[in-house]
Amino acid sequence: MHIPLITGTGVFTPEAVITNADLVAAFNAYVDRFNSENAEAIAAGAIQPKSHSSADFITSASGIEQRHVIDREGPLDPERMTPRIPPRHDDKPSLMAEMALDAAEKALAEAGRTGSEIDLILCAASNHERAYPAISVEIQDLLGAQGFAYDMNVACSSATFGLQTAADMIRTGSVTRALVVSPEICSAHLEWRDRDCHFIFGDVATAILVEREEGQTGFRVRSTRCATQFSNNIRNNDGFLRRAHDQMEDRRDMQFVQEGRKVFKEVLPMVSRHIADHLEAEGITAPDIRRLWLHQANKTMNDYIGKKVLGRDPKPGEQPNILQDYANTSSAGSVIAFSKYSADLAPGDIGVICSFGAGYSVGSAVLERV
Ligand code: CO8
Repeated sequence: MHIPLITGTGVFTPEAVITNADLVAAFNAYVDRFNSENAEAIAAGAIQPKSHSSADFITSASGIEQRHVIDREGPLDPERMTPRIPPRHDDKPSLMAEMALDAAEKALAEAGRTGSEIDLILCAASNHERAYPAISVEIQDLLGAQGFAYDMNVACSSATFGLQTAADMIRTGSVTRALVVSPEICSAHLEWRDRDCHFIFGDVATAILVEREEGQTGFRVRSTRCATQFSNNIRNNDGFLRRAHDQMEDRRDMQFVQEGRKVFKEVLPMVSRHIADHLEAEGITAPDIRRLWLHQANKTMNDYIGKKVLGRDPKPGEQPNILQDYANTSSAGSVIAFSKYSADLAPGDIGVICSFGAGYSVGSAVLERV
């Protein structure tokens, strides 16, 4: 058996930014237009008027201050309210592959590796821009990697479930070096016209390079733990059966839909218990933990989980959040936090990555700096 070690990470951050103020201005212009165009139906009680959004609400309810996006103009155009991402010819790299490649090259550079040394690529993300061929196989080709590649999707836990898969394959010897890439174009499956969720998501791509420890330095993957429990509270009904369903229109449930409050209440105890059980199985107690890299959906959620796991309020820096800058980037969130806030850990220091989201799904990894 080999010991899996994270030797590099990379983050691709789109240049374009939408602040809460930008977002709310565009949304409110859309609402005013909608209410005025539907004034008669609203007066007759046939349609509910839409309410304005508020930047203060967004910051206090979520902790999010801005988000990076692939396209800024589309979501901010009150007549469009969705990104404009032109289709690409089949001969050109797909957008997800291009984003993942940028993150992967950063992870490889950090580890001093080249693409040809990789023999497993997992494209682990909340959605894939086409059904096949797998995006991961395209990335394998673009990187000049060996071995094999496949796509997987466990929504917000895709990256941690991918990390478990890669670490287990390294352990058993079926691969030598694996890249887990998570290109998340959340802006394209967000309903920007729904004030309950229009502020939640951003776009990004992350990459984690896992290889055999063999005397190298990095983050040893001591153990991983994944759990799922079915719930309809975060759902997207779009899919390849849409045409067969004789349903061509863009219904609300063709985009991200959630019962945010229920998610909050149900996922918090599930995650706290999951981490506590994982730590107990590892023989780790709260004082042993130097850092928590949590899923980046909501600041209040993270404050609660941090307190539960550590048994006290986390000290500054112990549980870094990046959601104020990136918003929720689905599976990439905890990896961004890890990538940006792990270099200062000393040999022997222990940290925990934990993701949670649709499914429900929870994935954790106990890491030790070596
Ligand atoms: N501006 C002003 N007021 C608002 C707004 C707004 N934008 N939105 C809602 N309100 C109002 C509501 O109408 C409500 O009013 P009232 O009390 O009169 O009914 C009031 O504010 C409070 O609303 P909520 O109860 O909804 O507000 P919360 O405090 O619950 O905050 C959150 C909403 C932030 C969404 C919160 O519930 C939350 O963070 N929940 C958990 C979310 C979560 O973690 N989800 C994980 C999903 S991500 C995932 O798994 C990956 C999916 C795949 C990726 C998808 C990519 C698109």
